[in-house]
Amino acid sequence: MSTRTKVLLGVSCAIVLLAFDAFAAETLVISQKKRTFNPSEIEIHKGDTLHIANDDQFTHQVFVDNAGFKFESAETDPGTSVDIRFTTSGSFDVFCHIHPKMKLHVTVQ
Ligand SMILES: [Cu+2]
Repeated sequence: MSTRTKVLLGVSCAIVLLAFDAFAAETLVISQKKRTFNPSEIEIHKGDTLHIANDDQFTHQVFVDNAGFKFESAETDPGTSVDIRFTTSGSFDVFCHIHPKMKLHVTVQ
């Protein structure tokens, strides 16, 4: 293999890795504490997952009721968590059936 070929191969690999990294889905952590989502607003990318951890002393639940996306979890005890993957762009509100004032606003780009 010539030096030029090796260099080209190296550059190609770097570009592929960069491209992969740009589209890699992320998992972002949201905490439920004192009957609130923290943070209460978040911007994510299509394909990302929200890991919603119940760090509270109360049982919670999470649901999304949007025309383009619906999600409904079971009740989550303190110390447990729920993962929601957003595969559609748009604006979504995540609520808790048990505590109607709890609201997390999610913008998916
Ligand atoms: Cu709750």
